[in-house]
Amino acid sequence: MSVVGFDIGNENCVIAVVKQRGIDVLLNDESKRETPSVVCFGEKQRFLGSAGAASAMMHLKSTVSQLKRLIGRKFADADVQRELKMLHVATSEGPDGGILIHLEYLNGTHKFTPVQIMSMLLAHLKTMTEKDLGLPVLDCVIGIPSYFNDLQRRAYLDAAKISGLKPLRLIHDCTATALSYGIYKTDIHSTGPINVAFIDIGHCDTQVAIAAFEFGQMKILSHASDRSLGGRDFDEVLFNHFAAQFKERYNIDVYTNFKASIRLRATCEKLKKVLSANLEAPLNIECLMDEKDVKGFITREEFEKLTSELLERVSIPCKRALVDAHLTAEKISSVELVGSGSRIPAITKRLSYIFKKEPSRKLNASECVARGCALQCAMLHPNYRVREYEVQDSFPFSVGLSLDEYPISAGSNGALFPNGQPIPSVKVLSFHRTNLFHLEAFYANQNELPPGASPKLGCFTIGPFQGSNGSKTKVKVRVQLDLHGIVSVESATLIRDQVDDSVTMGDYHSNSDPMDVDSVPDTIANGDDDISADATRKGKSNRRLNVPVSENIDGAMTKAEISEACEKELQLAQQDRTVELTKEKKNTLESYVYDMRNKLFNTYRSFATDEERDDISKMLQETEDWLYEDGYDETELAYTSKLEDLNKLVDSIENRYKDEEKRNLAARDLLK
Ligand code: ATP
Ligand code: MG
Ligand code: K
Repeated sequence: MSVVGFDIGNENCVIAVVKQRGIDVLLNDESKRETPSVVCFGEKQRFLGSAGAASAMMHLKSTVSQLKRLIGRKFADADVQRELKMLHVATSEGPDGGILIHLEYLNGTHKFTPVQIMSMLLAHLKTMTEKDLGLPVLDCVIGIPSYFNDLQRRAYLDAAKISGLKPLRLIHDCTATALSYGIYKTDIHSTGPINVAFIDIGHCDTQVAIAAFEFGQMKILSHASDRSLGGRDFDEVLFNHFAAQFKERYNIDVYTNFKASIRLRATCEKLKKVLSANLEAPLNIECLMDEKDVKGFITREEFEKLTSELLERVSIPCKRALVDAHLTAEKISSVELVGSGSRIPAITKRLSYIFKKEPSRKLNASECVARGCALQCAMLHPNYRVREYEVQDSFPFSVGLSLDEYPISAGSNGALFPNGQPIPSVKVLSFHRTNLFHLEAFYANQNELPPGASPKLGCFTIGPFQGSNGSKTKVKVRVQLDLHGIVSVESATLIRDQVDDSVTMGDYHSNSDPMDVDSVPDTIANGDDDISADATRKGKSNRRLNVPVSENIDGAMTKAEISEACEKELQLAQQDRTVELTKEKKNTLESYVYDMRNKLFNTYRSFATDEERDDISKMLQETEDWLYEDGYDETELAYTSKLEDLNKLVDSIENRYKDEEKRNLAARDLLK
């Protein structure tokens, strides 16, 4: 069984696998270590990853990228609308308020959710890995942004399921990075924890985490992020700058021209990269639009001035992370910079100012997330042995719980899982109820959410159950924050006391009402443990009965929808394979024609009569013509049967040649 780590970037994906001698990053078909996160639909087949990026320009209206921005989101959200404008595909609102992407394919319009498109990308990465390893791939760990909400996390799991993967964990990107940093660090001894800040600036987002390292363990102290500050925002500033300049200088408006704006944007990205290594950069685009060639020029200084607002924003999550970790900059011993968006020199400058030290790039900036994911996968996998190393992550949201609309107060600040809660965690709550009830989980701190986001998280129904003679019965509910950072009710148990002396706690109605809340932080304890302990404590025997729990997560996929999506994915994959196979057969036929023509006049020359040669030549010519005309786009069967026809014709000549070969060999043996 293989263990794999996936870093699904907004722009690029990286795959790391655990091999005997350590961790390897896979090369894709183009021998690159990064694979574009692109899914493109051609007329008859899909193009995924690098093939997707290569076909994007030809199929602009059926190419999907920026998946991380869309998955698990609502169509109506203002920033989703902004994202969708940058894509060139048609979209609409789904029945659940989600996004539907319309793609032209096989002479029809097909609608897919971002989860489905993500599953296509994951399935592609899975296949790539299987090809490389020669083994099936199932168990994996996938990196996610720490700011992903419950629905986005669930969406990733659904996508993984549809693609045939089984994530042992969704891990925060920076936690994976910190793990790949910490596990090799053996020079930490009893001097107390060493605090390190990790800053990952990617294509679309910025994530910061502060971790404390001790011998054999790491603990994430805080996560902070800017959901929409990444490399592409710097491209956009350049784009707007040159678009305005060209309007004035050349009287062209690139905003009105689809292709021109794509070309200018791509050029601006290149320009930005040039400016990371040089103090100035020229821009030249031939025939941008209206048959006009354009020229431009920018210095690094000017670029920094234009992007000063973005640079300023980099400091916000950094400061937030320090505050939440209860540390000052002086207490941070090193600042590790990852993510390719962080290669802009002005960002480094800004960070050294905030942390009062030069950031370093000890880690491989584009591979550390995937490597950390692979490591975590090996650690979680029963068949692998990894050095003892404890990873403690923290959850960057406060989660509250309410019972029949009344918030339950638990812990000091009222949240069931306060911001910074270790992952995973379980809280066991006891309720005294007569019948079925609802628990609702919600985000307890609106400041932790993007503006305008709904605080809704999930609704759980406990029951139905039968209280004894209609009186109140104690129900123990285990609420978990699981390894993926998803909140759910793990189980509910009815505790029926044999001796009826139960303390009735009354209906649970207000914040002030105290509640039996046992906390079992950081481990998922066996559900039986605490209850039997409870029974022993009170010196009476309890009878336990499982109570059904059902969850209702607004916008999540149902089981039926998932299996339908699996079915669809199988069909699409089958179609891709058919198209690929057909192409292969066509190529085989084509090369057979050229090969045989050559042989006919060389190797086989003396084994064929003139008549035979003429017949075969004619047939070869006919086949070649057919390949360019009627046979240009035929079925696999058509190509194989043509090939068989040719084979039959050439067979006797080929046999004569082979017989002669055999005779020659035998003669040689005789002479030895
Ligand atoms: P995300 O983490 O946001 O999901 P990602 O992991 O795909 O996305 P990265 O590959 O870390 O993103 O970074 C991509 C960004 O880095 C792009 O915006 C790209 O333009 C930028 N980038 C790459 N090289 C350089 C460079 N030399 N200088 C400046 N920016 C660069
Ligand atoms: Mg990234
Ligand atoms: K293990």
